[in-house]
Amino acid sequence: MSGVKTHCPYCALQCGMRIEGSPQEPRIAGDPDFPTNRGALCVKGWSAGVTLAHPERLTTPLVRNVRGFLEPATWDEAIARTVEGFREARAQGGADAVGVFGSGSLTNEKAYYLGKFARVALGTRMIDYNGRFCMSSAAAASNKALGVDRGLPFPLADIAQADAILLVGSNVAETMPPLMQYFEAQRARGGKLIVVDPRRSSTGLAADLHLRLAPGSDAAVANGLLHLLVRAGAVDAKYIRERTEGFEAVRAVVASYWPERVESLAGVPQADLLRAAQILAHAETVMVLTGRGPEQQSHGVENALSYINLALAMGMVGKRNAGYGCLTGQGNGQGGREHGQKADQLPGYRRIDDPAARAHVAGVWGIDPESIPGPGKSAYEMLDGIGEAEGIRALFVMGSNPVVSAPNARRIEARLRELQFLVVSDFFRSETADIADVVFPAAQWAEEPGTTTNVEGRVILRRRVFDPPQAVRTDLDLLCELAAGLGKGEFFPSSDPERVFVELCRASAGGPADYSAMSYGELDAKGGVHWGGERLFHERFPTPSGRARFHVVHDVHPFEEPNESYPLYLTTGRVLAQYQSGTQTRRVPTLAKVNPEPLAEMHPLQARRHGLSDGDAVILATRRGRARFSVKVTPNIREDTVFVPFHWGGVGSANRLTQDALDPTSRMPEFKVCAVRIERGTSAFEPKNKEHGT
Ligand SMILES: Nc1nc2c(c(=O)[nH]1)N[C@H]1C(S)=C(S)[C@@H](COP(=O)(O)OP(=O)(O)OC[C@H]3O[C@@H](n4cnc5c(=O)[nH]c(N)nc54)[C@H](O)[C@@H]3O)O[C@H]1N2
Ligand SMILES: Nc1nc2c(c(=O)[nH]1)N[C@H]1C(S)=C(S)[C@@H](COP(=O)(O)OP(=O)(O)OC[C@H]3O[C@@H](n4cnc5c(=O)[nH]c(N)nc54)[C@H](O)[C@@H]3O)O[C@H]1N2
Ligand code: SF4
Ligand SMILES: [Mo]
Repeated sequence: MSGVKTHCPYCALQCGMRIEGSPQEPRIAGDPDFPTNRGALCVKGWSAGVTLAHPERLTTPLVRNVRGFLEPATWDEAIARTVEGFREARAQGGADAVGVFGSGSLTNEKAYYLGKFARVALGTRMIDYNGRFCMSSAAAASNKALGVDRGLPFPLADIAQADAILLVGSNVAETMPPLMQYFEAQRARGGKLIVVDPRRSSTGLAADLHLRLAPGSDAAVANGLLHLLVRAGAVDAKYIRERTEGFEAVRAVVASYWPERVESLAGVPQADLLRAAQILAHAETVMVLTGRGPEQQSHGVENALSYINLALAMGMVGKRNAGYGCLTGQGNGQGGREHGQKADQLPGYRRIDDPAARAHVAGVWGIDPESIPGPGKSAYEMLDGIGEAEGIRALFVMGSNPVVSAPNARRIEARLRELQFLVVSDFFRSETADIADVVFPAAQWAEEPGTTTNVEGRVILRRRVFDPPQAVRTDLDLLCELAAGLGKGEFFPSSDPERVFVELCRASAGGPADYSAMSYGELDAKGGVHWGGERLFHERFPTPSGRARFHVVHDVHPFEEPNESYPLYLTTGRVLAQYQSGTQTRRVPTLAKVNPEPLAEMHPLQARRHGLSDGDAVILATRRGRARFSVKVTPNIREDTVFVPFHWGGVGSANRLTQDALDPTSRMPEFKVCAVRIERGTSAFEPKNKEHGT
């Protein structure tokens, strides 16, 4: 098979692909040799080449002129304006007046350099990234319970071998379609799939059993299942004794989660819960997998911990073809959280408040450990603090579109507009780039090499296939040039990804995510390498005692529950053919055809009650505001719940409705639950602008 081997720009599967042709007419095929997707791609992967030569692609920097419009500028002008913007903010508010907002879409090299740029070139502690909206709850739970955070501590191929799988709040049939081949193989072997989701999603339709819980009630379901397993004597006493600690307290708490109570807390019929427990109790190997459903909540860490408790009690973590895993999300959702773009983190998944970590990283960077700033604020808090005395005054966004993707988005947009200086690096004029002072045009995935770490902890090399358009440079070039403008060029000697990777590997040496033995040559030859090994936890857990830890999770409730004024639950998520804030995929005609507009999924009962049918315009209202959708009537959703995707800006923006309650540990916003009201017709609502779609 011909073509350059590389990987998809979008989700965490990082499907292997081969590309031929030209940027104008790229030909993309799945790579049958890559073990994760084995040749399969989803519709986003097939059509990914369309963004390369797209007419709306940014091909020069843009700078806001005196009349208030963004206009094309030279690279030098844009760099100079940005350096000035950062300097002014710093002169007025100190080093922490400049913030940096990174992304799980960035390669490891970019994530690493961005973290270094914040700490060394800007000297700010204010850096965080969109992974805070994505992975942070599962990451915190895994660290607490298992001592390390690697999305899946086993290869995806193990899914096909598991006897039973509990798939919680994850709609892989739309979010990682090639993964379905493993679930299909599992069921063909006689394995059972249980899906836990308020909707019978495309994934739920392929399951043996669907637990249709109310949004926000995961911990009750997990505790209820553990209750039944304890009662049936289906926990692994030897494993609990030898490999874990803290079970007794958990057992005492789940003792009160009898099925009747769980039915009243979570709305899951007792018979379904009993059936699920039976399947789990009879399986030799059980895999528990979580997605954003239980995690993107103000109790996201506790929810994830309650499912980890279940996997531990059955003795499954560290067992072959079994265990607990969280399905990461963005292309580099895993690597992006390992190399220092998180507020409290240094490369190699080290803590920024650990003196030994600071000394090691300072040694690699050639600086005084004292000069590395301390931990900053989490993503939402950094954005929400704009305009306050201690808040940031300037912000550098690389690889995110928070005007669309942040919770309570109108508030965040207003905050961003209060900034003295906003700079965005992107491929397109996203909704966030639209309000920036300077926009840099970045090279795309097929135009530069770089590594990502996929959902299985497999570090892979994306190869360069085409040249970027003439005036477009890479994010690494941009960071080097800005550092030079700030007088710190000596610390950023190269924008060559391979050289940056070599430095990253040294900086990560000895940390929990240690890449020090890797090289481009090896990744190239082997088609990827798992950090920490292919499978983790076989013999011990990387906790001080070597044991995994149970955590007591009491009955938890979402921040906002339905009441008389807002009688339904609203939950949000994804559809097959759109990706994230939609900047890339809304511009691809094939994808826009599949999912042209945001649809609000509601049960026939609600539709009838409001006189609505398929395709009708509907306004959804929450305490934050209103947004407009088209109706999709489906019996596959709970009667008390409405679902909307978040891929659109403007009047169809789901995040104009969502709220900003944060998990106390992970600082993850509660994207998955709030209270909503259906309002028919459009008269109560005057759209302020026409950003809807592109
Ligand atoms: N097509 C497409 N694929 C993507 C992406 C994309 O934007 N588009 N994004 C990528 C990224 S970054 C991510 S993070 C992943 C996310 O992948 P998923 O986690 O699969 O995606 P979501 O649709 O956000 O949420 C999954 C499910 O959670 C359910 N849910 C809602 N509330 C609850 C609850 O309270 N409890 C439970 N148990 N379930 C609940 C929703 O109904 C939904 O079906 O997808 C990746 N893949
Ligand atoms: N209501 C609701 N909101 C959500 C979620 C939800 O489930 N519900 N999910 C949350 C989750 S899990 C996530 S991950 C976030 C994602 O939301 P965002 O952080 O907004 O992520 P993207 O839309 O992928 O934004 C990436 C932007 O960067 C650009 N980009 C991509 N790669 C690169 C690169 O390498 N360099 C540069 N310079 N630019 C690049 C893209 O064109 C795009 O404009 O949304 C969160 N928001
Ligand atoms: S599943 Fe994810 S990585 Fe694979 S082709 Fe689709 S978007 Fe790309
Ligand atoms: Mo995500």
